Amino acid sequence: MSLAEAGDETALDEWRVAWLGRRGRLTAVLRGVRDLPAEERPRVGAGANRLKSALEDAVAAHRAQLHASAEHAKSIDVSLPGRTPPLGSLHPVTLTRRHLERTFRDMGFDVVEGPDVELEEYNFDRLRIPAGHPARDMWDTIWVADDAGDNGGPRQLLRTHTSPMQIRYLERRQPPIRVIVPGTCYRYEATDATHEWMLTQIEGLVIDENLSFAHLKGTLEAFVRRMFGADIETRFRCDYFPFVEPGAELGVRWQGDWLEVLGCGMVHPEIIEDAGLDPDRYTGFAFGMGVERVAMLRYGVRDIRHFYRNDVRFLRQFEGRR
Ligand code: FA5
Repeated sequence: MSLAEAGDETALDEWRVAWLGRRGRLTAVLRGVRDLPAEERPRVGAGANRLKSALEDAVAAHRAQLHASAEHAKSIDVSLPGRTPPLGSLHPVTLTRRHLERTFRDMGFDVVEGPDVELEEYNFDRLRIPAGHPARDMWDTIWVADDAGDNGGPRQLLRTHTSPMQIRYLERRQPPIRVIVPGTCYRYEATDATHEWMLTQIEGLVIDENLSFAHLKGTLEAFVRRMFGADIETRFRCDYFPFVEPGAELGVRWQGDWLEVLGCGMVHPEIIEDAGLDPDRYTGFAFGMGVERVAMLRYGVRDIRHFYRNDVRFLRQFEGRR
């Protein structure tokens, strides 16, 4: 066994005795010095003594090292519970979106999703907003640069709202329809305390026989009360969207002011007709809600820009929330 292999005090002592003890190998050399011819004694004696003190130093150093690692082992309490690694948490907009989805599901709505990159045709034309229509100014658009569009093919964009899914859903389903479509939308827009260039909307579409504006109002008021409690103050005001008639916006009382939460209206008869349905028989309503706006109300966030700034001091406040 070499000195370096001595893993504890006992092994170290064995090594020391084997080399430096009374019957040790180096001690034997030192004893043999007196039997050497006189002229060799000084050289061998001095060398053996230097070796002895070098080995004694090495034993002491090794002993110190064994002590140090024993102390270290004592300082680790293996019975302590481990540290929980940080788990992160859901984003406040995700929490709000999920809560909205649950609330609408409880009211009998299906939930579907649509594409973020959309055709101009669905985002605008088939919603009765043809190129050159002044209403296109309501949605400053981020266009997707692609060869197809430049060569006269269909132009693509980042959807400015979730309303194109009204058309896509009507292509596939027959009434009765009761569906919501949550999703991200994008607008080429300057930001301020209530406007972001990237936002989440929840589209709602309900089509059936004999539906009137009273159904729209009743559904949205019931929803708002479920979401914010019975005391919430709301107001409907006339608004214009080319794909509904009549159109309205729903505002909610917020910090002494009104915050617009959604646009809505009765689905335009031409859209019902384009879907191959008889507009005299089928009517319906649609709405598009801003999820960040709802999250602002829910958590008392005064500036929408906090949501996507990714400052963990802001985001940590939502740990453990539902
Ligand atoms: C629309 O986008 C329509 N598609 C809504 C609609 C659907 C009307 C169905 C009728 C029928 P508007 O641009 O107003 O409308 O946006 C709807 C909601 O999204 C607003 O009420 C607001 O809550 C939210 N919103 C709109 N722009 C922003 C923005 N820049 N930042 C954050 N939220 C926004």
